[in-house]
Amino acid sequence: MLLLEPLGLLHGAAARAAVASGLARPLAGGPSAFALVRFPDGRIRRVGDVPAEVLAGLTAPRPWAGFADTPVVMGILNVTPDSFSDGGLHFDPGRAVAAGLEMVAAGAAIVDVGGESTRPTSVVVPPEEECARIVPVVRALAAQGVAVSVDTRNAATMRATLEAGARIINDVSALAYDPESAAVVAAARCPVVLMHMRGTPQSMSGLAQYRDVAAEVAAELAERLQAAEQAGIAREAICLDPGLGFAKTAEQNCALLERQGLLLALGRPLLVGLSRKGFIGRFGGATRPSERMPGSLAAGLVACRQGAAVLRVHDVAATVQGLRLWRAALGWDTPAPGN
Ligand code: PMM
Repeated sequence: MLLLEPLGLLHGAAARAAVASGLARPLAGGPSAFALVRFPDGRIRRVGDVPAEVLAGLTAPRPWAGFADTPVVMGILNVTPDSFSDGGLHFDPGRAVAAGLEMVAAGAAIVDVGGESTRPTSVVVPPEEECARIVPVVRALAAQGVAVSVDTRNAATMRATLEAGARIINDVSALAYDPESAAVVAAARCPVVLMHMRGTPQSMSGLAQYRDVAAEVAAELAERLQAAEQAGIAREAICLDPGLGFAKTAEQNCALLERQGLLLALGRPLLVGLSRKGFIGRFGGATRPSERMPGSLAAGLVACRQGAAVLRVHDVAATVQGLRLWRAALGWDTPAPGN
């Protein structure tokens, strides 16, 4: 796969005018656009000088899981005693369901339910315990029509939660952790998120060595994408995720965010999870995760600028408000008369 990087990103009126005059091409179906492209050997060309089929990986629309109008917000619901930001908050199933419904009311398109923390110091949770934590929550939310995704690496948990009504599987190991997981997703024909990571949550911090973080993450995600397809998962079902904070330093997270467009060359939509993570605290000067909403929102909008289709966040209401402003200011939505 040719890893082309879109440069000269344009938004709003500039994007519309440049695309109309042939000086730019839509990024991932638009409405943003790009005017230049960098080839793997470093050459930069104007899009008009590159055949349309060579740029197809970057330009093609990529609807996923029924969400055509992106970016959308995925609310994080950790039913764990130890997640880094919200651990313990939603450990009671009743409180977890109420929090999930609140996220939907605040504008989340998806609620991502997890029963195992993946922070570096976390302990591995057996699938039986994971299921005991999350199946009742998934079932209750799904029964109310919520689009539930399940954050798990375990095939048994995938099976049980899909039966309970989950619609999407979100695997931080990109289906590499459990040898049976790809077959479960293939048989269910459900949408799946493949996140980039090296090693496991316990070993990843020693594996953050990259020459070119964006190019290497893109190449490693391309391998996981290919493995998933070989296991019988339809390409259209797959969403990719750079895995910010997983086997990456704070600087590497920022470098990846800045050059996220390169990952769009893989032809799939991108989910970005940066909410309240350590690098937001480090660069934003916020020690406690609960104080990191402003930095998370700012960085989330950078991710959208670079073509993210799904933002995975703790602070749903604030993110939805920020995204509405972003869309309105770029002329993506026409505000209702009188507003
Ligand atoms: N980050 C966490 C957990 N699951 N899933 C995806 N797809 N992407 C992420 O960045 C991601 C994830 C980190 O823990 P949290 O649930 O406390 O945010």
